Amino acid sequence: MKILFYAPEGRPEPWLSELQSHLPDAQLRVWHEGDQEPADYAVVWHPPLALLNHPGLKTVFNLGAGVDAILRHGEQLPAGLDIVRLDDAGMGDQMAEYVSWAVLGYFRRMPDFARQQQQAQWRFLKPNDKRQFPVGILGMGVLGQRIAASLSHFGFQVNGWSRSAKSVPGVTSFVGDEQLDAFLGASRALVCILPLTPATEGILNRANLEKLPAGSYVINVARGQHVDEDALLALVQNGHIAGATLDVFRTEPLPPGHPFWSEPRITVTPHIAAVTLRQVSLEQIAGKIRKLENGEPIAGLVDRTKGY
Ligand code: NDP
Ligand code: OXD
Repeated sequence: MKILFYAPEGRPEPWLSELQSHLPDAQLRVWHEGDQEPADYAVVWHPPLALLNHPGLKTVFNLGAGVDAILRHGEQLPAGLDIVRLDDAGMGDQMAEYVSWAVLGYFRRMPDFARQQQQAQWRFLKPNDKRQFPVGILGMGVLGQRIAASLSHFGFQVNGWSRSAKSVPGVTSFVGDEQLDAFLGASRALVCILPLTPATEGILNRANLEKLPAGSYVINVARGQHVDEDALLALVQNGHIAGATLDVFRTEPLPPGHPFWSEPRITVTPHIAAVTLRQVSLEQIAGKIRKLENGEPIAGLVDRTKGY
């Protein structure tokens, strides 16, 4: 079988040799513009449209959980091409660490203590009450459920919002647009881990952010396009939102001079909440290729009508 590899950044060699170790009989090559020799599979991150229309291609494996950079090609994507996303592949633990760090930091008032330290102040601050600190998770898929389990472990009351009802121990399930307002109104800390689709783009707009209780916190680890950045900044600056931790942005890298860099109540990280781990990801992809070759079903197939 023939497999193409494409990733716009980094050296391809370690990826090719890792994949080859799992699929010794496969013929692997890095895809370049103009390559027309047929191939069966492609392993990609942010692929150009020409690669997705490559002759013979049956299935494309995305080196990430979010497939928005593939689905943005819309109608120009070949109808019969299957798209497969990463299924956790070590990202669940990373997401749980990142979001738990942010939520625990806000809950334990660490930004306030950091400000006190800058002024050499030794002062008691009233602790938050966990019963008044429910956490809402927008998106209760593979990563959202892992985050929920971690926060439940710390004793937080966790609410989850998704398209379909979930039965997750310790988590109250909110479903669809009808229950979004109730969900937002009950989120002292709001975590966004939704896929980027036409239905979720801009979901953290001014109207929805204003539905959060005054003094709440926002943690976005999904995509920058979920957020109206001007509205978020204005609500942080007027105090309705007490702080935000943002890993993803409408423009990445976040441009120099963007107001988020200098706003002390906003924490910026460079899209590292959960990175793609080479070994575990390629092991997962190779396992799926072997299953497909044997005619067996695989998990993680993207439903193009839903957009994730
Ligand atoms: P999943 O597909 O497993 O989960 C998506 C969840 O979102 C599901 O619970 C789904 O509901 C829900 N959802 C989707 N659309 C809607 C909608 N319109 N209304 C309500 N709920 C909706 O995805 P993952 O958990 O694996 O990943 C989520 C996203 O995280 C990725 O798409 C990616 O963008 C982002 N990500 C960011 C990373 C980073 O480093 N910052 C790293 C990895 C991922 P239902 O269950 O009912 O279908
Ligand atoms: C992903 C990401 O979608 O890294 O996996 O953002």
